[in-house]
Amino acid sequence: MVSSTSGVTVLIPGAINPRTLSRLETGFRLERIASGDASLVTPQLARDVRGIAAFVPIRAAFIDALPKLEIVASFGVGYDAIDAKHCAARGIMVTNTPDVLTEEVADTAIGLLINTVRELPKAEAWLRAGRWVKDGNYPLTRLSLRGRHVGIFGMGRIGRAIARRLEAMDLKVSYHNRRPVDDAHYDYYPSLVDLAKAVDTLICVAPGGASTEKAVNDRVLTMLGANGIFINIGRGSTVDEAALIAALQNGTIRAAGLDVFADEPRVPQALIDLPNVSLLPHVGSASQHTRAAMADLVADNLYGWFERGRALTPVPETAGIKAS
Ligand code: NAP
Ligand code: 8YV
Repeated sequence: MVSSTSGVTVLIPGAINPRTLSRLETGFRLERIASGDASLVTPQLARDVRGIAAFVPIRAAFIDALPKLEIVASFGVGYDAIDAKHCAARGIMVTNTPDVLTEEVADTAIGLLINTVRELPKAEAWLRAGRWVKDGNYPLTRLSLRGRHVGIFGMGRIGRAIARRLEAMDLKVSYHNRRPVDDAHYDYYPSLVDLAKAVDTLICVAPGGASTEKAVNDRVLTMLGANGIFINIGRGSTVDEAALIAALQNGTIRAAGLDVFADEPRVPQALIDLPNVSLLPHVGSASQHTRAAMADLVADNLYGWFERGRALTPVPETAGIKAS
């Protein structure tokens, strides 16, 4: 199946990466609306739209308002904001952007871990404030990575890239997934609580969604223990944020490094006020290099679907869906 895309209407709800926009402008008829709100779908859009380039949540009501929809091409590997099950039930393809961001996000995770443990942002602030001259050396950090045992919650593409880096740093690695990974030589824990008990450093890089909602809870943090470090580069929804704040305030765990939050871009003031937390504004994949590769993959999925009837990177829920 080879066909031209010039007569195909692609809808862009909300903001879009400029590179994806310029790639799509040359081949498709584009329509833009402010958000993925079903009430914004006009009769003309309902009649014409066959594809969505998604940078915002796409829910069931919006999908249902577009009866000709064939594909939702989403920006990002995590697609918890896209109702993929509903798309699958309606025979609509969903794509995400795996692999092209794996190494970048793993680099960020290691940076966040080191910032949390060795306090590098605070040490730099000390220098910039003239305190090295005025007050002397920055205090020795109470925490070190030396001798730590790291647990990875979510040993997938990014989890494995993080594990490789940790091994090069001479750290022991174990993990929890729902199923053991065939060719991974790290110790596997079928329960997250048991993993937390075995390690002193927990890195969460699991997807968001119902199956991981608040999985990192009070019990997991208690098992991680008073020397414990928690890093989250996965999704904010995977953590009980109130339990995490309490654990950091009362010494249940020692420190945390967070790139993701429950209600982004709003970060609880209690987290900002804590001295034992390192915070980043969801920048795991945020380099020009990697965002360009993600932007291209969104466009390539739409071209692949409408020119050749083949999406490049379907999510597992819709992998079996064929173009009509
Ligand atoms: P992936 O290859 O699909 O890996 C996800 C891993 O999590 C799999 O090994 C999976 O194993 C495990 N998992 C899924 N659900 C689970 C559950 N309920 N309990 C235990 N383990 C579970 O995905 P990836 O490419 O590594 O990306 C992982 C996530 O990182 C994304 O979904 C996204 O949320 C996040 N991310 C964040 C940033 C950022 O900027 N901070 C950037 C990119 C990605 P099983 O299926 O065997 O359980
Ligand atoms: C992006 C991400 O920041 O890929 C993901 O799952 O969380 C990040 O790479 C996000 O998808 C774009 O807003």
